[in-house]
Amino acid sequence: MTTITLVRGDITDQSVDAIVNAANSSLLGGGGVDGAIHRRGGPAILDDCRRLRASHYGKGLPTGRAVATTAGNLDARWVIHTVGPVYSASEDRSALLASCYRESLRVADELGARTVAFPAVSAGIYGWPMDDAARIAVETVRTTPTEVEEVRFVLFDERAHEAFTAQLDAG
Ligand code: AR6
Repeated sequence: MTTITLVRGDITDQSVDAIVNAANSSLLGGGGVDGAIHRRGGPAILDDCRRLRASHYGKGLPTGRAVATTAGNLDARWVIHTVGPVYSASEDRSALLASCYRESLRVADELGARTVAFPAVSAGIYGWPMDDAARIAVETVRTTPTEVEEVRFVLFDERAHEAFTAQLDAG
């Protein structure tokens, strides 16, 4: 049984087994959550990402997939990097966004992670409307079989926290 919890705050402050990063296909860093994770986690994370690019992911990590690295100096054992879709008003990319949560949980299960912190993937720089991003996130976690005991959504601002609260209350 997976418990979903909501926290308003910075994902890099969390103590969990795995922190999920809203990365991009390059795995080599960026802004938003990605920038914060690499800043706080230190260079060991980027070293692992570079190794992944040199081995399994020469062309980068495809959208909707997830892969784990060390968590460096973060208070976690692993960072699970997932690549959300860029929001499009003309094309429905929700299946790819749902896939980010499903694949991250699959990787978490492979690692044996029992507590996992997620940001609102795609709902920042990638432009996904927050209410819809929250709906997809909560529905997907609710319907994905996993050994993860706690999924903690870490929402950066009040607006995001409200959107996720509404989804949890609706269920
Ligand atoms: N802790 C928790 N949530 C955060 C934090 C934080 N430290 N910082 C931002 N957020 P984003 P995306 C929120 O842009 O939309 C990067 O450049 C933010 O307010 O981090 O998937 C990558 O390299 C928003 O609600 O991720 C990619 O190129 C949510 O986290 C691209 O951005 C996600 O915002 C990915 O864009």
